Amino acid sequence: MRIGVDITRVRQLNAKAEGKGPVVYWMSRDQRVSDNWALLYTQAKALDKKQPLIVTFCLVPRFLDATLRHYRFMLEGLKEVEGRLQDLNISFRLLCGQPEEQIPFFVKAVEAGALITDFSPLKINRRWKEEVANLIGVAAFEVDTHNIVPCWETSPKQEYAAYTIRPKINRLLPEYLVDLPRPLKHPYKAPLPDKPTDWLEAVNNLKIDTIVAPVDAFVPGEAAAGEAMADFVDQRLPYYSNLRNDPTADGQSDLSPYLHFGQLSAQRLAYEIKKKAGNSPPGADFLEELIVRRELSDNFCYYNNHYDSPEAFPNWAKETLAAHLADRRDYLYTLEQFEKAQTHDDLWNAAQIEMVRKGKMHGYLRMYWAKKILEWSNSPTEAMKTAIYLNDRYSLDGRDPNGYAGIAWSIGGVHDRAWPERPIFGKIRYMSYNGSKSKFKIPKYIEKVNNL
Ligand code: FAD
Ligand code: FO1
Repeated sequence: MRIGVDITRVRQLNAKAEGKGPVVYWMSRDQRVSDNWALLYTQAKALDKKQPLIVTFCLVPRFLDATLRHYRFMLEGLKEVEGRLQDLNISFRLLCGQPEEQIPFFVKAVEAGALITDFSPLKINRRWKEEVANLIGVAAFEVDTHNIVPCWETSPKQEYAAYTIRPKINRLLPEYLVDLPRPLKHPYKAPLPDKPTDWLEAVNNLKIDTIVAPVDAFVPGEAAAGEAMADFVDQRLPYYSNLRNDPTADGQSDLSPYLHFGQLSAQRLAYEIKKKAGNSPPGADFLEELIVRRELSDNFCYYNNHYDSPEAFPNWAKETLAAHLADRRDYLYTLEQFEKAQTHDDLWNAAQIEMVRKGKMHGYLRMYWAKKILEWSNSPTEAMKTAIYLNDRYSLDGRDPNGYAGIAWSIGGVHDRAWPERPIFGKIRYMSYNGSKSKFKIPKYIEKVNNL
């Protein structure tokens, strides 16, 4: 049975020919066995060539500001990946070090006929892939299995806002939002010794901050992700539209850590939501976030290399923020005061504490949190640095295009429009404490965080 992978999801990364030998999937962003187009494409190629299929993951000693919290969540998920691959007669190899060294070495050692990897728009990932594709002697391919509509198919350029990308995505959804086939038990075994991964040794190679402790609010791995998805789709989806902006309620899906680490496929989630509640308001509201907003973030990071700096702000935002750069700040806090939640604002402090303790801040408060950092910092540049640092250090779902786009939206008006001018913000959309007061009970939220 041929595994049909839509060829527009695949791009060749170098102009080299495929050789004989096993086909290797270098897993990176999409750390799952089910619902993974990159794995399915690798298997289709290996079946065509009557070759084994090997999956490898290259563990880097440090990744942006990731800490033990993130690596623990990720490694637990990868252990599960190894087990699931074994059940499919597919070998898994964990490599430790820099991809540009480890992957070419591995491709040569197993005499791979082709290398397939998954897509990420982040600069660090693109650098890895570019170097590896140039260094290896065989064909290298990239598969976008994170976006439902492949990033390069949606649009050839940076989109201005949700309203400009939405029609482009919606036009292509019927072709791409389909059920995903299951990977097959592979008929050809790789000539590799059956040595289980030494996960303890892997942790010893890490050079990461171990102060930020793992969180128990989220059980890592593909199985837990599937259960969390089922719980949301079956129990909580009907309340999404009403409760998603109320931090005192459990109205959001809480699926972002699984989506970030690729332990859950957004396409699987969207497909199940569509099946269950297609065009009903909660379903449509959720899909707007999961598909349009999320894929707009990949579009932003892919087409704008300055996604983590004010350089990426639209010109109107750059001008207005510059015009208000010298405005008096009533409050100014250092990174340390922000990190320790030592501001004058009890709501902001609670949001910061929720992120530190739970590993995930409520979505509504993320906007308020970032905008107040702008208001209480010397400059938008400093504010952006602080917001990215804290978000990447404490949020399980951090180090993600959604984070860079969310912070650039909050501080620099990316994907937003101009609003009535005011001090410090200029025409950047403002959010106030009283505005939050009118939306939910602040003391109730603070108490909820204090009990975390
Ligand atoms: P739900 O409301 O259940 O949404 C489901 C999924 O839809 C999310 O997991 C996410 O993939 C997507 N989604 C929802 N809202 C957005 C949005 N505004 N932009 C893009 N995708 C969205 N999201 C991250 O995944 N990682 C981050 O580091 C991150 N940092 C943010 C920082 C700021 C300042 C802001 C304003 C937003 C940030 N977001 C980030 C986007 C959004 O807040 C989170 O995706 C959402 O709160 C995750 O929780 P959930 O899965 O329960 O959300
Ligand atoms: N990807 C890898 O290929 N190797 C890693 O060691 C690795 C570590 C890592 C740590 C935290 C984190 O949030 C992501 C991490 N990724 C790693 C994931 C991957 O690079 C993703 O593509 C990016 O985070 C973009 O979403």
